[in-house]
Order: sequence, then C-alpha cells, then structure tokens
Amino acid sequence: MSATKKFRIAMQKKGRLSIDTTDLFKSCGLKINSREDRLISHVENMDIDLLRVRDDDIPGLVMDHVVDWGIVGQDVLEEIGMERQQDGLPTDYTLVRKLDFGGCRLSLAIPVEQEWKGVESLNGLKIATTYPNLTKRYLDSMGVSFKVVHLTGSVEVAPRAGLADAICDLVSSGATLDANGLKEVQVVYRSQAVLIQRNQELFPEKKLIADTLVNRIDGMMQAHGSKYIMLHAPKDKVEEITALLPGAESPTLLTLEGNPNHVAMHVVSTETLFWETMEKLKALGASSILVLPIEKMLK
Ligand code: PRT
Ligand code: ZN
Repeated sequence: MSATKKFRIAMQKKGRLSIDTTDLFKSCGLKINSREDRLISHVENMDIDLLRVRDDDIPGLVMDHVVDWGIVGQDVLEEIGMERQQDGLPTDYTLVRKLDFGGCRLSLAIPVEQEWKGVESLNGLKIATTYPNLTKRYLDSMGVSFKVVHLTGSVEVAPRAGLADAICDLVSSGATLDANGLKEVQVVYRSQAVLIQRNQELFPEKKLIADTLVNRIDGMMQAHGSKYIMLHAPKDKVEEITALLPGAESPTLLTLEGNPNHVAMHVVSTETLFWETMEKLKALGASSILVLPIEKMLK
C-alpha cells in the first residue's frame, strides 16, 4: 500500500495533550513504534501513521487535507480557524468526538489588588494573550474594545512586566495565576481535546480504520464512566435493587449454593455508585456489594 493510503493522524508532539493522546491510542489497541523525536511514528498493527507536530499546526493539517484525523484542543482549533479565515484559507473539518481530557478555560485575569468592575472596565486597555481571536470575539460580543498584546508564551508575567493591564490565558487549576499575583475574573471560552477529521470522503480502507477506531474510542469512553457491580440480594428484592442502580441493564442472576432465598446479581451500571446508594442497597438486604471499574466495553 502506498504511503498516501495510510491513515494519518496528527497529534501533539510534546505538551499537555501528548500523553493522554498516546494513552488513548494505546488503549484502542494501537502498537506504536515510538521514538518521540521522530516526526512520524508507524503503528505496527494497523495501517496508520502518527504525525507528531506542534498543536498549532494540527488544525491546518486537517483543514488542508494533509492528514485524515487530528487531536487538538478546541481553543487552538477555533483560534487557528479564525486566523485562517482571515487569510482566506480553508477552515472546514468534521468534529468526530469530544475527548475526555485536556479540559481548561480561557479566562480574563487582572492583578489581585485591582477591584473588578466588569468586562466594560477593560475598554481601551491592553490585554496580553496567545488567543487574540477568541479574546476579540468575546470582547466584541460584549461591546468592549481593547488593545491586543500578542504573546506566544509567558502571558502571565505581562501585567507585572508592564506590558499589559490584563491577560486572557488558559487556566486549569488556577495555580499559575495565583503565583503571578493575578485573579481570574471572567471565563471567555471552555475547551477540551477533540478528535477532528478532514472534511472529505475517506477511501474505503481508511473509512474502515476510522470506523474501527471510533467504535473503540466510544467503548473506552463508555467504560470510563461505567461500573461492574456484584452483590448478594434477597430474591424478593431484586426489582427494587435494580431500580436503585443507575442505567443498569437487565441484571444477571446466579443461584447461591445453600442459600435458596438469595441470589448473586451482576450488573453493569452506567454511572459510578455513590455511598448513599450502597447504603440504600444494604438497607434492602443486599450484602457483599462489590463495585469494579470496567476497562473496555463493546456493545
Ligand atoms: O509546543 P506546542 O505548541 O505543541 O504546545 P503549547 O505549549 O502551545 O501547548 P500546551 O501543551 O501548553 O497545551 C496544549 C493544549 O492543552 C491547550 O491548547 C489546551 O487545550 C490544553 N490545556 C489544558 C492547557 C491547560 N490545560 C493549561 N493549563 N494548556 C495550557 N495550560 C497552561 C496555561 O497556558 C498556563 O500557563 O497551564 C498554565 C495554567 O495552568 P494552571 O493549572 O496553573 O491553571
Ligand atoms: Zn502550541
């Protein structure tokens, strides 16, 4: 098969999304022949190449149809999309799945000692950011005009260095803002990692790979929130117990040797089980309650 027939996925080479992305691929069964310094890693057991690049390059690689899939933060996807639109470049793509990692928010922050008087108070001020387009889109919508100080890093030191009055930067724990004497005053955009596909019909071989991977990703994500629950229940309480288990499909019932009034119940629940529910189960006569994590699921 020629190199162009290989399914190509762009992922972040080094940064906050690279470990989670690699873990996702591994849990989907991909055997990655990885030398992290390489631009391209081959997948040994499927016709897939992984392109390791800077996250800022991923939206363009998908929108220019250089790769079939990309995994990137929504923040970068939208920011680069707006930039490309201004440059008259293609901006289309298909969102395949939102992934459950890389969560953060793009927020406005000001020095802690300053009183916050609402977004209007930023009118005419200088705001340092790596996301000028997302910042402008939000502030335009609020009728606020500002001067953008476009930095590609160390945004959080800009106010102290006298480069800007406020910043608009990504926040997850808030520790970076704290350490730099800043306080978060307004969320502008919420982001998480997403899987995107180039907006063009895939070759049948590639479509097969895409469908297989999407099924596996769905299985992973579904399993993530689900639990396998085992318990012993009085026979006449099985219905009431099933009703307490969130999203449980028809339970498996097994007889218990030497205990004709009880059964063992095995149930897959779509949510985790809180202590309160476990206590209610116990009150109904359930015992030996075990809650186990599920690694993979295929329905
Ligand atoms: O080299 P390359 O260009 O690929 O990487 P990068 O440095 O541009 O990106 P990287 O690895 O920092 O972030 C990649 C993506 O991770 C972002 O586009 C977001 O979608 C997501 N993400 C999630 C974050 C954060 N959380 C995050 N906290 N990206 C950056 N941060 C930074 C933030 O900029 C600030 O400096 O972490 C600091 C704040 O963190 P807290 O926990 O102190 O609040
Ligand atoms: Zn980047």
